[in-house]
Amino acid sequence: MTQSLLRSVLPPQVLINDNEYITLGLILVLITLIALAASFSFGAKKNSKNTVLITGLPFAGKTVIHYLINHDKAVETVTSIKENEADVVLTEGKPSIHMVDIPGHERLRFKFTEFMPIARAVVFVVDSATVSRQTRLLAEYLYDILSNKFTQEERIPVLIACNKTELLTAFRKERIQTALEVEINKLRQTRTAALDTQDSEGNENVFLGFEGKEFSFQDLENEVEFLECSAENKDMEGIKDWIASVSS
Ligand SMILES: Nc1nc2c(ncn2[C@@H]2O[C@H](COP(=O)(O)OP(=O)(O)O)[C@@H](O)[C@H]2O)c(=O)[nH]1
Ligand SMILES: [Mg+2]
Repeated sequence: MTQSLLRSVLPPQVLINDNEYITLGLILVLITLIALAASFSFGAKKNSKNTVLITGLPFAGKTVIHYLINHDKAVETVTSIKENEADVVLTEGKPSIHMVDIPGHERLRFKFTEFMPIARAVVFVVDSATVSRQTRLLAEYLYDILSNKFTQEERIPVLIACNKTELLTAFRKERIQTALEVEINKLRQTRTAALDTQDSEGNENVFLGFEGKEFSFQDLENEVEFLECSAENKDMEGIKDWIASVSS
C-alpha cells in the first residue's frame, strides 16, 4: 500500500536505491530535523521577548510616558483608540525594546491580553491623584493582568508606576499599594466565588496570593514593584531603569 502510494506520488528518479522504505525513512528523518530546527528557533524567539506593555486606566499618563521614553519629548494627547508602538534602545549596545501603549478605555482594555504572549514586562500606570476615586477600577484591571495566564506561567514582572507625583493631591506609593491590596483582597472573594471559573477572555479565574491570608503583592510569584514618577516633570529615569533591568 505504502509502496504503491510512494511510487505513484514520487517520480522514479527520486526513489533512493529504487527502494520505497529507504526513501520513506529518509523523508521521515528530514521532517524530524525540520521540526526540531523550527522548535529551536521558536524557543530562541521566546527567550528574546522584548515587548513592554504600558497599561492603565484612561488619563493615567500612558501616552505621555510612552512618548517621553521613545522621543524624549512630551506630546499633546487625545483619547487613544489604537495602541501606539515604538522601538527604543534604553541601554547603549543592548537590543532595542518594543514598547506598546495599550489604550485604557473600558471597551479596549482587554487589548492587553492580545499582547501578553509576547510581553517581557508590564508597566501599569496609575494617576496618583485620583486613586481614592478609582480604587475599584484599578484593582479590577490589575487583577486581570496579574491573573493572566502568561503573567502567572512566565512570571512576567509588573511595575506599578505611580504617576503625577508633582500634584499636591497625589498619594504616595505606599498608600497606593495598601489601597490596592485591600481592594484586591475584596475582589478575590467575589471572583473566585463565581460559579463560572472562566472570565470573558477564557482565562482561568486564579486566586491571587495565599488562601486564608490577606492579599499582599509580596505573595505573588512574579515581581511587582511600585515606583513614583511624574511625566509632567519629565521624570522617567525610574521607569527606564526598571525596564532596562527586567529586559537584560
Ligand atoms: N499633572 C500631571 N499631568 C500629567 C502627568 N502625566 C500625564 N499628565 C496629563 O494627564 C492627561 C492624560 O495623559 P495621557 O498620556 O493622554 O493618558 P493616557 O490616557 O493614560 O494615555 C494629559 O492631560 C497629560 O498631560 C503628570 O505626571 N502630571
Ligand atoms: Mg493614551
